[in-house]
Amino acid sequence: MKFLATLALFAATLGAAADQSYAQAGNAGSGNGGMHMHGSSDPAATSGATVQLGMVEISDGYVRAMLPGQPVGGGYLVIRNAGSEDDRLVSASSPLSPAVEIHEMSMQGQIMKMRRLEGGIAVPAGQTVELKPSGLHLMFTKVTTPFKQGDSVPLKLTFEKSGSIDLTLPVQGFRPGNQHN
Ligand SMILES: [Cu+2]
Repeated sequence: MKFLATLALFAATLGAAADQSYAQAGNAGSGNGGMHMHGSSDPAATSGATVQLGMVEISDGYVRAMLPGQPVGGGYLVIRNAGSEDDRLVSASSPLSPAVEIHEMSMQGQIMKMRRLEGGIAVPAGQTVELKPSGLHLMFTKVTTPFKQGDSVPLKLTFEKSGSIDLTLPVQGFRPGNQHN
């Protein structure tokens, strides 16, 4: 009888312990669930992710890390117009820069020149437009804290027809010899 009573007590103790650990696991589980939901509501946070806005798809967005003291940084992404109407990227903005400009770099003779595209970038129906180093790009100007690898940069893009979208672009490491000027 004494043995059975001990067993019963042991079982009761186990049961209580099991309940407690179940409760803890439950809490941890809901915490993870919350984080997961936050992550999935921000689909453009990683390079290579594709987001859709109206008739355009935006993918492969990133921002180049900046050198200390450098006030400007380049932003790059790919825009595909899957629709049957032409669209246009008309503006870009970020809380980390007072003015995000749309620029184009091109070779003029032996010299790489950069100019601001006041009218934005045309994205014709069925076409893909790539913003990349030494070509079309976004330029974050007057940035007070240089972007560094591992940071993420909020960016809002506005299209003439498809509307506006908020993205978060990852910052990729600075590669010498391929810098913005
Ligand atoms: Cu530029």
